[in-house]
Amino acid sequence: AKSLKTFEGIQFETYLDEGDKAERLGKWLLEVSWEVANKVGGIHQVIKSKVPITKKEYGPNYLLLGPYNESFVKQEVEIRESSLRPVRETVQSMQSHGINVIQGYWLIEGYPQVILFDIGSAAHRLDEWKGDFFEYSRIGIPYHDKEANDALIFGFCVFWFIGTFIEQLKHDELRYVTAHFHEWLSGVGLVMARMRGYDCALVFTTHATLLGRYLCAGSTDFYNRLSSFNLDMEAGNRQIYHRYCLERAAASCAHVFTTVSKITGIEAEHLLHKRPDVLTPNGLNVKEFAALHEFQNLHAQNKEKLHAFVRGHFYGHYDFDLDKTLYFFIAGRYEFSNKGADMFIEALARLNHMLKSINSDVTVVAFLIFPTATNNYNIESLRGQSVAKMLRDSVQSVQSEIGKRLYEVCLRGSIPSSDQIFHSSDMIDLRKSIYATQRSSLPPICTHNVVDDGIDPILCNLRRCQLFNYRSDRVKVIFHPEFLRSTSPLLPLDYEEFVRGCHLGVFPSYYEPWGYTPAECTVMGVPSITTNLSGFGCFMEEHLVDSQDYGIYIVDRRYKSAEESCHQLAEYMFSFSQITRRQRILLRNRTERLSELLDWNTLGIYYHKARQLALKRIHPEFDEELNRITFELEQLLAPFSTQVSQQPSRSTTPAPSSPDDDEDEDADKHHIPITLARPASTKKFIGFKSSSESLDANEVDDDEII
Ligand code: G6P
Ligand code: 1S3
Repeated sequence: AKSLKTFEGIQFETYLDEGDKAERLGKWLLEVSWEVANKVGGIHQVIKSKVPITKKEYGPNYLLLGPYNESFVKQEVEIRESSLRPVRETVQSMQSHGINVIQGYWLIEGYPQVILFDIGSAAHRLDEWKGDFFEYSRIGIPYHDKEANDALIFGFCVFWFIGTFIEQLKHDELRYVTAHFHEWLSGVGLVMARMRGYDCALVFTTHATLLGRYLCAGSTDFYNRLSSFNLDMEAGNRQIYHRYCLERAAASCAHVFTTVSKITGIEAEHLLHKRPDVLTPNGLNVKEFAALHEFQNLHAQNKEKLHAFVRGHFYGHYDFDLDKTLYFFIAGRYEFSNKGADMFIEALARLNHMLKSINSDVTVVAFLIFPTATNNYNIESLRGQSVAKMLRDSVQSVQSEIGKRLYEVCLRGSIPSSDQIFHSSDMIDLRKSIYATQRSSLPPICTHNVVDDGIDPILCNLRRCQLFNYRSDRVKVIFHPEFLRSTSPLLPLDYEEFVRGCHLGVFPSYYEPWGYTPAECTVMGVPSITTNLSGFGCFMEEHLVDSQDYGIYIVDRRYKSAEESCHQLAEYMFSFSQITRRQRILLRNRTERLSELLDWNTLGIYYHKARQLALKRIHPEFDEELNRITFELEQLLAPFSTQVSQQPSRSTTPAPSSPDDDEDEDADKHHIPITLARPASTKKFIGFKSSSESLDANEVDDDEII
């Protein structure tokens, strides 16, 4: 396939569907992360969603290396011996030394091969490996840091695997092995492989810097002070000096270093003293629906589920119109100020005031989804759902009785009177249920009993801003301190269903190297608010002429004071609350159109570029080999494709290619190297309408609204 695609001026032949080529070239990719078949945070999403596109490029020569997490493996991994001899023999060799290495296939789209190392089975080597690591890197890992000790064991297992694996390939005529490591937790393997001079191209991607995350979580004016931090001292004060050294060593030892965004690239330049060679923005595996507007239907269906929850949660105070209710949400790792939950709460209080002062009939229900320690659901929240269910059951039973009586009376040919169909006992049953829906307390602001209720930052700030879910409040709040799941007795939706049911995602982050949450909203056609301190926000700002037209609102947290940013956020939310349903539908259509920009089919090119660059750095002849293999493959395929069509129509067998073909003017067509040159200036992403397009409902084409 030669469908030529372009993105940002990069021209690339489909580097996909090259599994064959990878095998012939001896091209292997080992991707190493603590989050392979193991979920901790955002990197899991990167690895998992990227699998299909990476498999297309590497075919079976793609291996994922991670730690063995038994409970995860039981659910998501099919344990099975590798079909590839070098992999099998490497694993067997490590097993013969007592290391429990699990081979299998991850049960996700792309069905990639995984190699998982049981950290416990190698723990007895910890001291020996610590010594070795110190000898090579001069980095000492303290005894008390369990996470760093686990990272060291994992790193040595990976290093061992790579060394043995390369040894297994030594008789292969061609071998181009790349190992791509993610985040400091996988850094030990990279540093050791480089120190020992392995014949392996090493790529390191950081998804956040350790110091950046720590410094931002405090009250530091991070971005203005970026160039002046005393790095060793800051790391030492936070007792992460060894981790910091490891991260910095991995960035320096890599043949190619990448970060997920420009903003994290600048951060890395200052905090790790290493400028990224390539930026590798995060993509998503975009779902394609059979019907173009299926995502709008999904919004309506999932919104109904949120309505059902809200009816129960606000029982006794359910005096607002669900048809005029908007669902906003924030979600993520519970880093209160890094993720901008502080600003969200403050801005919600302002929005509440703004809506009240114009006597708005709109109600905003704002969800805050951040997992933290709890002692289960609180009674009041559970009671709300059961009260609503009880009332619904009573109404349904009365309704069914009335139906039966009505039918009977009509069958006898008489005109039914109200006495005949509605009995006093019905009213008694209904009264009982209605009385049960009365309450003396306010609807809870939290669905669970939070362990540190008194000091929990979200609860403290909701109280400080007096967001208590009063009847008069136009902004209601619900803190859900647990990940969402479809089996919940309270809010039975998984994250995707929840997002689809909402109207607006609000992510006013202060520290956000990329930010999957707004990206996920976008591909589901849900507008969102982000900031110019997030990788995603900056990326959108760079690629869209006017992001607001596409439902991406970017709060300026870089050049404005916190007060001004908060004001801007409140204004964005207020303006959004004032648009009509028709305008919201149109906006969702436009937001969803950005999916292509965030699809791995588009963004995967940067990962490809990073790997090619790393290979070329250790194997300058790589390009020539690649061209030779490409040419050979095309010669093989030629009789069945382009050349066939050039034969006279009567020819029954494909003509063999003649050596003269090379001199043919057209021969170059069959010899197209992958071009990855990027022009100096960055173009705006084309394919979207200009910013002059308005959201004025009168100017909206009906065919944009379904
Ligand atoms: C989707 C559905 C429409 C529904 C609309 C509600 O577009 O296809 O049938 O009216 O959602 O939108 P809203 O923004 O009011 O939730
Ligand atoms: C990091 O996870 P986080 O939420 O701690 O990595 C993610 C994947 O690259 C990224 O999207 C996010 O911004 C980072 O912060």
